[in-house]
Amino acid sequence: NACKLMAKQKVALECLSYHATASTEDTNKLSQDIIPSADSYNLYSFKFHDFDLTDEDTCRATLRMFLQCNLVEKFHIPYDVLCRWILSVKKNYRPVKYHNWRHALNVAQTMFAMLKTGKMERFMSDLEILGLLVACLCHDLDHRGTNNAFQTKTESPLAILYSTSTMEHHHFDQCVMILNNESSNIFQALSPCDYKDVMRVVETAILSTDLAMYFKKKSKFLELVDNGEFDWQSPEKKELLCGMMMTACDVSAIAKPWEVQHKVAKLVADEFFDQGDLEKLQLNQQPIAMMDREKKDELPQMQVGFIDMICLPLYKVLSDTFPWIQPLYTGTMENRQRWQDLAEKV
Ligand code: 5BB
Ligand code: ZN
Repeated sequence: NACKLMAKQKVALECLSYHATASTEDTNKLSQDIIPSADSYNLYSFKFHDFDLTDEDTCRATLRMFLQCNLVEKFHIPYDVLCRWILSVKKNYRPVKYHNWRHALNVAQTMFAMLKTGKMERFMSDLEILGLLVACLCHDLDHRGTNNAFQTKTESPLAILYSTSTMEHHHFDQCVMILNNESSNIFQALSPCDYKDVMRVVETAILSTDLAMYFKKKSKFLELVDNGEFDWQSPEKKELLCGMMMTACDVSAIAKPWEVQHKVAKLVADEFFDQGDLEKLQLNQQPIAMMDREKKDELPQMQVGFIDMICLPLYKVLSDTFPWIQPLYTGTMENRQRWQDLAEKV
């Protein structure tokens, strides 16, 4: 309809200034780089963080994960196309405090560690592994540092276009946009059938990163686990499992060593506070506590709430079913204690 068409045009125009394919120069440079080992980047560890990595290193670490999963060979991805795709994805993240390219890299690395160290790759086909890694890297593309509720409140073109899972639909659109450029289409050698299948994996995985979807899928997943499910091969079960894995990766900063978690939580808070400022100034509204700078002392208590409500239940059920990912559970438990201690001090 007319209204949506207008919204789409507005979004497209807004994006034009941002949308960019990586330059030939950058692509050539990356494709000639020597890619350091997975161990040198700590890629197999649940304690991975990006603090010591240069921007170039973040691209090399991403390439390393694709190589380590043998995806380049298996899916005949031209190496320069993969390099251009990675650089283009990176370029289409905005420099917001938390939901930026480095967050995407961290999410993808947790997926890599869950598949490898967590031994979950045995439940996945190669095509699903490809789809999941791509989904992780693209799942917050063009994030503006504001959430779905903000899009709705401001009646942004994006909210007119998509009334539910607004940002997540946009992240997927951006992902498709990069792939629609043949020079950065890493799926170009796939058969039409594989192409369709991998895009479906990517789409459902990105849409599952909406927390509202997580709560919807969680009960269904718990039901399966309670019934002692060990076969994850049917399409519906696979979709549920992939969704749970995406959320587990998305919030995995909560399971990192304390110094990392503490630093990242501050970035999350700063981005929330920036949105709160916008709500005060643009909308003349009182932001919720989470986004209110004046209430930053409540942060430790909020982290405990976040851990109890979302992270621990998720990591518990996943590590009961897939024991090798338990570091995500124990790491979160340790951080819960730290935040609890801080909460009691104030
Ligand atoms: C989360 C759901 N929201 C709709 C209301 C608030 N809650 S919360 O109470 O669990 C909460 C979570 C409150 C404060 C928070 O951070 C304060 C700095 C957080 C929180 N969220 N803390 C974190 O460390 C992280 Br990581 C996150 C995730 C932020 C992105 C949300 C996207 C959800 C992905 C499944
Ligand atoms: Zn995310």
